[in-house]
Amino acid sequence: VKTRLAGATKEIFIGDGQPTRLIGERINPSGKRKLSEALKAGQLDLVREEALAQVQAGADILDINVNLFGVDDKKLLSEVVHLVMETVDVPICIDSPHPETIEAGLKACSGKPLINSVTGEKHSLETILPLVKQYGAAVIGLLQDDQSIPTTPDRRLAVAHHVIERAEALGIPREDIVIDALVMAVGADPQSGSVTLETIRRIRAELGVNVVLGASNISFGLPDREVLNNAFVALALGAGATCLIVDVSKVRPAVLAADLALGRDDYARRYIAGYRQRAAR
Ligand code: THG
Repeated sequence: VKTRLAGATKEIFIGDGQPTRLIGERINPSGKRKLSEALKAGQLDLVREEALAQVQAGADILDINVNLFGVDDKKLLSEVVHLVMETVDVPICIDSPHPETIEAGLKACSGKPLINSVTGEKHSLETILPLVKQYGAAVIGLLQDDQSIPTTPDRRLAVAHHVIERAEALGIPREDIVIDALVMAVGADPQSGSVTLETIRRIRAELGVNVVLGASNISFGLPDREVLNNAFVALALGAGATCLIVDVSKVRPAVLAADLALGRDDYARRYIAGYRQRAAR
């Protein structure tokens, strides 16, 4: 399937022969002291810089998350969405655990955004899916149920089936659902990577929908994170992931290499262009 997203002027497609799409993860205060302070103070220059830098580095979509303790995140998200959309033309991904905040982001944006996210939990399905339908957005479906992430591919597939079924019952087309296969730290659970890879293969084979992954969770708590992240990204793309939530400048070289090795880059055009762009900086 092919998922269409749109920014203010630019549309992009995920899946169905497209190159791997990259969602820039850096507009997110988690673990970033400077960005947290700036967001709390309503100082948005840093957000503008991150938006420009990520698109420059090859981001196809920008994730926007302003989840911070003690701020009016509805107001802040809507300001940041306006700012990002006037700065760059790529589609955005509205990332919040709060449905009211997601709705504020939807109201502030033009085009067709991606909502991050709905889960298999009752409350999430009941509050998020109607927003997806009402605003004509696409949505990331997290394979999470009752606050926990199933540890077997079978149970993860059951959550994916359930999310898709509930969405289709509301008239949301299946191509507007991108399933997040979820990967946990392999340092804590040795089978975490292999369960995620098998889940990706089965979602692609049995459901056919697009698959996204926030790949860097794999390396939490381990040294030399970039090496592990890049190796896992290549495996995830081989298993069928079509979109990644990543720090684009760090991961894009390996993504271009994997796309080329998997026969998704005719004449190595994108691989060579990516190399030239880095060499010129
Ligand atoms: N799936 C979906 N959405 C997601 C995730 C996912 N959103 C959030 C997250 N995972 C992806 N985004 C981030 C953002 C930041 C970091 C990791 C993933 C991160 N930050 C550094 C830290 O916390 O130490 C700080 C980085 C820096 O300063 O440069 O690692 O899986 N659907």
